[in-house]
Amino acid sequence: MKNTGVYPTIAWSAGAGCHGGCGQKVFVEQGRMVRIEGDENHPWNQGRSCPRVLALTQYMYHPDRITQPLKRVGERGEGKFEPIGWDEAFDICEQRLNEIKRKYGAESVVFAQGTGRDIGGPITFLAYSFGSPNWCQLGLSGQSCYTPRLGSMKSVMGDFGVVDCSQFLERRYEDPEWVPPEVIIAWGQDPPNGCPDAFFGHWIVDCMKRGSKIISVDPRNTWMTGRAAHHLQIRPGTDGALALGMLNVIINEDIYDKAFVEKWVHGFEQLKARVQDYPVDKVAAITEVPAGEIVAAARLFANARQAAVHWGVPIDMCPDATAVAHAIICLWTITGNIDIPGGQVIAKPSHGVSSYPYTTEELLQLYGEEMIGRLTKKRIGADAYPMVKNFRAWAQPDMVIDQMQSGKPYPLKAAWIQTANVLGGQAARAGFHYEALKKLEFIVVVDLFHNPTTMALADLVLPAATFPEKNSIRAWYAPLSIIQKRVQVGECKSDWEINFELAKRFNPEGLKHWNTLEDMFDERLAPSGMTFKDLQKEGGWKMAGEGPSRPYRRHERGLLRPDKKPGFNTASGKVEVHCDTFKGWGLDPLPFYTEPPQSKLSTPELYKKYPLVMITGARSQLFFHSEHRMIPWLREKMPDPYVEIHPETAARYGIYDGEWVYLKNDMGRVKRKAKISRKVKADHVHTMHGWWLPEREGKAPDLFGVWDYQINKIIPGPQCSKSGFGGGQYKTTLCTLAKIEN
Ligand SMILES: Nc1nc2c(c(=O)[nH]1)N[C@H]1C(S)=C(S)[C@@H](COP(=O)(O)OP(=O)(O)OC[C@H]3O[C@@H](n4cnc5c(=O)[nH]c(N)nc54)[C@H](O)[C@@H]3O)O[C@H]1N2
Ligand SMILES: Nc1nc2c(c(=O)[nH]1)N[C@H]1C(S)=C(S)[C@@H](COP(=O)(O)OP(=O)(O)OC[C@H]3O[C@@H](n4cnc5c(=O)[nH]c(N)nc54)[C@H](O)[C@@H]3O)O[C@H]1N2
Ligand SMILES: [Mo]
Repeated sequence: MKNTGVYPTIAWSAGAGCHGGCGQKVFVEQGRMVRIEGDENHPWNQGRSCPRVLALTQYMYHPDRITQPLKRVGERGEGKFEPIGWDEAFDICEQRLNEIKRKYGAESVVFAQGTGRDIGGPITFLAYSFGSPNWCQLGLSGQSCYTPRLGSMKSVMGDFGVVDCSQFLERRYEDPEWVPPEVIIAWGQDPPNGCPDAFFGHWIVDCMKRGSKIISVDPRNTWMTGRAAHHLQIRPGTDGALALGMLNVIINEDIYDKAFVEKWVHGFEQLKARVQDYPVDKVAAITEVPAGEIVAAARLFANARQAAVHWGVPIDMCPDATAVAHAIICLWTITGNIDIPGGQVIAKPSHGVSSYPYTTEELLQLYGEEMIGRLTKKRIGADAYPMVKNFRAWAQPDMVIDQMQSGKPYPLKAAWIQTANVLGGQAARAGFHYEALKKLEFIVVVDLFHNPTTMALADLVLPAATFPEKNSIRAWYAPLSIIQKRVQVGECKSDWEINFELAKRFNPEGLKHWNTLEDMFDERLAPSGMTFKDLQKEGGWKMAGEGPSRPYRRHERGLLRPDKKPGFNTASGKVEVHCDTFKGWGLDPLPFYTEPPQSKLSTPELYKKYPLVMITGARSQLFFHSEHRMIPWLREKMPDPYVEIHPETAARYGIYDGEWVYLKNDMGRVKRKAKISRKVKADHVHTMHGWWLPEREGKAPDLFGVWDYQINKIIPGPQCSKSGFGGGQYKTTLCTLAKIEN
């Protein structure tokens, strides 16, 4: 590590927070990062950066940053912590967790992560070395973030699909193989604001500049909807009906791709029969999208030479989200858009490397059938939900928290929380999570700042590193990249370092063949034929050459299946629009629609009392979930948590712009600043999630004002999907507005 210079790395994990892999240039002077800029030579972002990255010096060197391990010395919630050394911190973890394991079994320790970042690799490594199968995004009701969509794609088409913005080609938009999608449906996704799931939002804007037309499915008015050929202003949570209605139009008007369907689709006739239940007028009534708009959008999409869907997390937050995703997969399938240039390109981890094991399949490869099979027997939710058991080796989070509260069928005693602010942003029914977590005997939180979760619950806080302070690997999806350590802040360690060191204490025999973390990276990178050092020499990233990681038409070329035969990686070798895998799991093999659990149709009485649909959490470039509220350059752009209220609604409630109000329902009330705005319809409000105020008192009961501002206090939990995945009610909870009387 040189002391001064300009170095390339990628922005993934703490600092930016997001799911992206943007190339960055880190400017270091005398061992300190002084500036950061987007790397113009990196194909991902081509020189661009978001505000969070540009403000990174303020994040890394913030006076409140935790730079040493901290041990709680007062009562939980008293806010009294004392710095300790790493050896002592690891000793405490080893001793306490092993003691709990001896008494109650390893499964009584829950390993809880947040989203994205580079956490999937290290946290599974630690959980499986310790011997617990109970790994999850605790509090993310229904695992409602990408997992439902991933599960459906894997089941229906055998692989994952994303809109082709040339991201798998080194020369990007200049590559002669690529053409822009004629049409992109931005479905519950606001590309300029979030870079979700290994996707750089501005790629969509790049495609628009090259001619792509947009169909936007969004209940709100946004920058994107204002530029769309069709804005389908949907009632929140009804996306499944819309997709089925569009399928009805495309099938009944005979504008699907017959050649593709005949050769590559399994179960088309059954799908055709099913969509007859969703005629356009009925769908228009459910979704509140005019019938003419549904028909026009369906025709535009189906008649395009190449088209794709760019979808977002609201799909996962629909009831029966896996069925909603299934319906949308059918749209891109029957129009013949899979793995063609400018279509729905298949996304595989780069070079076959698994840095973040998503699927049970990848976990089996990494840890072996014996171990995964044995541990799955104890995994919470695996018995209740075959899809939870077989698709993704996560415990079912709603069941985990219920079990923490009830102690049944076995007690939970400890939690290892890493990259998650459970109380401050992640968990629905946040108050219930607080009560259940308080019952645990031992809680470790690995984070960079104090937040409501560390303050309320942590017995130990371990200080994590930002991306310029760490080495790591990334294969999600392309290119294969490494994060390269450039500076050190305090005694912070990367999540990989922390977990590697602790895992070795739990399983010294099993892990002795890796002396250093780099040995392990090299083993994970082995399928690429490169080592960490090789990738350093390459400049930090490498795009896959010919082979399964590179598009197009891989189903025709035998590049998708383990047996190397042409076809898709499903039992039938075809895209299963009638999905036998779902059937085998006791689920409906065809897509269907379920009304949100709270709505004017499903709960008319509740709707009278709470007549506003509360959409939450539309992303802002300024913050990543509950993070960044202490960063001056970012906070000054959005100092207060606000709620968007339509002018007619504001008039009805007698609310003026800038007034502080309550959002309220039977679960409680939360403060917001009114922002009168035509971004929302009159019967919707929208507010961001993840608000707590770092400038307020940290110790309980205040906990940085979390119970005044955290919207998830009034969002109910238990998900409502038959698959066990999806249905978090983050976008569909009913509420009302109330004035704050002094
Ligand atoms: N109301 C509402 N709630 C929502 C949503 C919504 O739309 N509406 N969205 C949900 C979704 S989709 C998700 S994915 C969850 C996200 O939930 P989380 O992933 O829990 O999100 P954060 O609030 O960003 O909390 C992450 C914590 O990890 C820390 N951190 C950041 N980077 C690192 C790192 O590299 N290492 C370590 N050790 N710590 C790090 C941060 O300081 C922060 O305290 O929130 C959910 N909550
Ligand atoms: N800057 C920044 N980027 C982020 C994040 C962040 O916190 N900050 N979070 C990351 C994470 S974990 C995720 S999951 C993604 C999420 O990012 P997205 O997938 O884009 O999800 P949202 O921003 O919640 O919502 C996108 C759009 O969907 C609309 N919407 C709301 N409800 C519905 C509905 O029921 N149906 C439809 N069709 N549309 C609806 C909203 O109005 C919004 O404009 O962003 C990731 N990127
Ligand atoms: Mo997410």
